[in-house]
Amino acid sequence: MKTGNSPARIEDVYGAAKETYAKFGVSSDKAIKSALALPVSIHCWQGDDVLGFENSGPLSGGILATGNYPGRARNGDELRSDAEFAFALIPGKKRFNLHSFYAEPGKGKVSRDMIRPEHFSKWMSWSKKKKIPLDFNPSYFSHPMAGSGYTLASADPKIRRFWIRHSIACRRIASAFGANQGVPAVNDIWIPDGSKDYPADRISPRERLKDALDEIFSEKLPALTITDALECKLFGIGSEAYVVGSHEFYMAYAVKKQIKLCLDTGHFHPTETIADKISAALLFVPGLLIHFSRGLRWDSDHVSTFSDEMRDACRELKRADAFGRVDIALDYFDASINRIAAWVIGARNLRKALLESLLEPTKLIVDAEKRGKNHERLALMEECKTLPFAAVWDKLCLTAGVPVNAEWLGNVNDYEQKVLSKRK
Ligand code: RNT
Ligand code: ZN
Repeated sequence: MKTGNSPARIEDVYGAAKETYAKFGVSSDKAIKSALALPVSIHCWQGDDVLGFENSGPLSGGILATGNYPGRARNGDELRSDAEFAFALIPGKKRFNLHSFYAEPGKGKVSRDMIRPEHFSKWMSWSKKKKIPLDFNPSYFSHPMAGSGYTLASADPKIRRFWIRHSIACRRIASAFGANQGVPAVNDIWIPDGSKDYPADRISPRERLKDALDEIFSEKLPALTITDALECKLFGIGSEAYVVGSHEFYMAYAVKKQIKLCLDTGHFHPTETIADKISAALLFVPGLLIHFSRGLRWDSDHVSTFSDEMRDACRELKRADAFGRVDIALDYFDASINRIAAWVIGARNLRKALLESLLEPTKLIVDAEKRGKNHERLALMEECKTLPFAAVWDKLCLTAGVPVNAEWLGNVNDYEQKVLSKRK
């Protein structure tokens, strides 16, 4: 399928687009440069349906990867080569986000409360070689000790202690990643704890979670190696009535302890979006981690699209001049389609939304607002929607050396035929 223009034609069309943006006081050259420099953390778990390498059974914790499209990565080498293949189709600076159960302890097994940085030595040397910084997540699901639906908030001290040890071990691993890569690794804590029906006692689990976090964060690790983040959720599958780590809980905790807050676009009420939360939270927490996902009815993890929600959130980051304090990541899992395409679609969409935000003539629009000319504000916002954005996006892809338009589908189909279809 030949969908992209020739480089000469892209340059041509871009030249005209650049003039149009200049009339709005925007340098599209600068926007492309800035958009390419923003790191996007790509989640490893789309590559293998969030299964990990422990063989510890099906995915649990109120999240679900449905579908059985052939070709999922079955081990570290496959996951790394699939990711590399996807990266070549995604423009801009990339990071790679791991879960603790992607450890490679060699022969034998290692218990989650005993994992150490050396169990990630393959990942760390890959990261260094490919210049792809790593991020990290403790894994509080798909494990016998999470069978009750409670981990850090469990009333059983044996279970709670196990997950506290896991959390401490994971922070040390993230810190080792940071030391290895020379920039901090984001360590994001999300726990599934919650219940299907209305609990009689909502406060005790939250007290236990608070105490557990206090203990976990009591170890001071160098800020140059690790950035901690806490991820809230409104409900999950099987935790519809109550989630211990709610938005209010983590917002308050993050403010008190000055830890980054993670906003996952799929973790709020279905009609609630995160764009408006950004400026409010940024005044009180040191920064944010954003998980771009797509909530669809009761699922919070569909492949990210170039949606109003994504675009609004990116615009808010730009308008608040917040890129320096916000870590940007993807988080979804779809096992019903080609997994490399799933990565590429979401990551290209996010880069598009970042570019679009950087092309906004924000100053012009804010000036109209300051002058009390709200009809001008609205008119400019609406006119911006049809500026020649696609021409700048094509030029960004050309600059980054990745396929233009839908041309990357050819690469993915080729890889599917040559590599993925051979996996049983
Ligand atoms: C789950 C959270 C969490 C996970 C990953 C796998 O609802 O969004 O971020 O998706 O840790
Ligand atoms: Zn998430």
